[in-house]
Amino acid sequence: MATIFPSRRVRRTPFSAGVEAAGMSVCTVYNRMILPSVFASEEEDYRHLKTHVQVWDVSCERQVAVQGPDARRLLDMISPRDLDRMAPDQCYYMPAIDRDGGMLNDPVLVKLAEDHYWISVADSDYLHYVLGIADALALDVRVWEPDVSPLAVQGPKADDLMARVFGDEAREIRFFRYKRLAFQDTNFVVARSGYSKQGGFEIYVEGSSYGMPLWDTLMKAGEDLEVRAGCPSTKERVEGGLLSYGNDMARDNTPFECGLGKFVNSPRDYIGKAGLLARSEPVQQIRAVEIGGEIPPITAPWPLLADGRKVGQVTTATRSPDFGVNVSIAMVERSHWEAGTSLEVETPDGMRPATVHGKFWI
Ligand code: THG
Repeated sequence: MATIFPSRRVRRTPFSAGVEAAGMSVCTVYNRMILPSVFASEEEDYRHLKTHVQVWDVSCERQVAVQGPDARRLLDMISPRDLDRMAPDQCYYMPAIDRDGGMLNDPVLVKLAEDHYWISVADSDYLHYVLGIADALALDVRVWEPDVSPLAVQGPKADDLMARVFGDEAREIRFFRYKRLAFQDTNFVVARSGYSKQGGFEIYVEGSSYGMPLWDTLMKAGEDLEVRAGCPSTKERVEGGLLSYGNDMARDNTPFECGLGKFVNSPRDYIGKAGLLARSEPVQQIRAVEIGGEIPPITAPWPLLADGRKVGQVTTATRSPDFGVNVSIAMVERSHWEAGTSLEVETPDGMRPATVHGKFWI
């Protein structure tokens, strides 16, 4: 297949030299930025992630910075999640919705100060939406994309690697909390978070010039831990039920359909509240679905059928080496979403048997 033409429109990252030298073999584009997809092979990358520790260039998780006297007012307008009890060192997974309650994004919100936040966005142009609300309401707030690139350190040995580079303080960071930890003549927001279920951290690298020095420091410090360059693993994230905006859900889904209803608790009159709450009893919902036989790569949703009638769609599917089955994420209608329900999936290679699982695999 052809390669991507280098241009300003598809952005490289502060770590691109590192991932290229480390042997990135397949990549994708996310928020108009390169995101590695494979280094050695999907299976090898997955096994290594679950055994050792990886450093991930997730720069494409761009920050929408919101700062100013009206920062909190703006967030209260767009957040279905109650921010009242958000601690000064906390991160929140936050559904972002439109006026009807449809999902626009599923970012991680990082609180830097009462008047300063980062919205760490998934793959949709959410900055423009936030800026539009701020301008339409003439809020006293600045909205922009700062020079901040997340570098994730994920895997069972993540604590050991981080302690070597940032000190034992890193070990004390709680889930979805952060500390500011020193590196050279600066410091970074370091959170215990990340797009895997293996445990780990996200370093919000502020200042592109620190990118390769930090990359090299982590790689050197982790040599005997067998640290490697890695990237989000489809196999691991489907086993863990981590959702991918644009794949597993999009604007035609509500947070309730996505299983994110627990994050809809704001008492305020945010945009889309009435429409969202009117849809709080979903007629379809995300489910873990096991698929039998051999399956091809999935590039468009596969219909889920019961007695020949469409009752949902599989949005991400892949072979799980550890569970010895094909694991998938699907949107399934209420009539057929109960655990144990037998269905059929229409793949491009033919029909395959499918079973609704009670929960995800990890
Ligand atoms: N980290 C950061 N930014 C991001 C992502 C990230 N932006 C894009 C994308 N990923 C946003 N989507 C998600 C999806 C899932 C999670 C985080 C961001 C996640 N979920 C946990 C879970 O479901 O188990 C925890 C949710 C919770 O309980 O709060 O971590 O990965 N910076």
